Amino acid sequence: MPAPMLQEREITRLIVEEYMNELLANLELDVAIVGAGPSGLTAAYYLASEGKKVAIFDRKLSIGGGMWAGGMLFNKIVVQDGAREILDNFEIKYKKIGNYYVTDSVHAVTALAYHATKAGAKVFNAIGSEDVIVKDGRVRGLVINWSVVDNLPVDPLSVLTKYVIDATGHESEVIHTLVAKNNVKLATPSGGIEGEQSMDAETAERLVVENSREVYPGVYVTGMAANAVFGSPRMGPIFGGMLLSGKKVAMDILDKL
Ligand code: 48F
Repeated sequence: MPAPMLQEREITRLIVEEYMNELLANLELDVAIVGAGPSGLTAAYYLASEGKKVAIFDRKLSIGGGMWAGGMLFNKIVVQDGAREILDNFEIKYKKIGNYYVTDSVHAVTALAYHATKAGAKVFNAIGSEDVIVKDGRVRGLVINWSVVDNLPVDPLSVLTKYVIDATGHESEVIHTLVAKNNVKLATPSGGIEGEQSMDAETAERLVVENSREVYPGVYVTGMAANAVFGSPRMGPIFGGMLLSGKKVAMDILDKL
């Protein structure tokens, strides 16, 4: 009997071997991004486009963060004029209505993901970051674990990285863990986490770009995490600031790498 064309054992071997090869190739990174929402994917694209070694870890199976849902599940994305160039960089189609650009959230998320991964960023989905490696007053790595292990007592693994970007949205999880576990002072007005304020789209969209910066040696904040850490308002369902913020941290890090 001829050997079957498709062999279960070979399919399994290919998956395990290729995944492991890729994981091994990403144990030392230029930039580890936590969170594959709009800001994290945008940062990944601009960093990877310049040839930097970038991996994004997202604890969810499907990436895109809060962008799929538009506003209250009406899956439209609104972007302001200042971010139009980024829409164009990602080949996102839109309709111009007054000063706003409106696009479809599924189209926008898939375009961000497509271009970030095509540029060379590796997405590890279903892997969360639960801690960082801190040595000599600087964050030097990310502690990662399968998100599906949930409450099981499973010890994590780690990757080394020159920079970590906290792109975890409202929770700003990387910074919260850094502050909770270490006696550190952040580059914020109080030296701690200021906490997010109520909605004010215009102020929030302006500040999210300003707030997107290094808050502790080796760690940047971007997207909603930046406003949560710096005590700025939430912006609600407008996404230009997320894109501009992701680009800003990428450019700042590129200057240093
Ligand atoms: O929330 P999210 O979309 O973050 P963002 O890029 O964008 C915010 C907007 O979606 C919206 C807004 C209006 O513009 O304010 O909320 O700032 O994506 C955050 C991603 O981080 C993942 C989470 O699954 C989501 O995909 N995430 C959160 N904590 C962790 C994490 C963690 N500890 N490890 C890995 N991924």
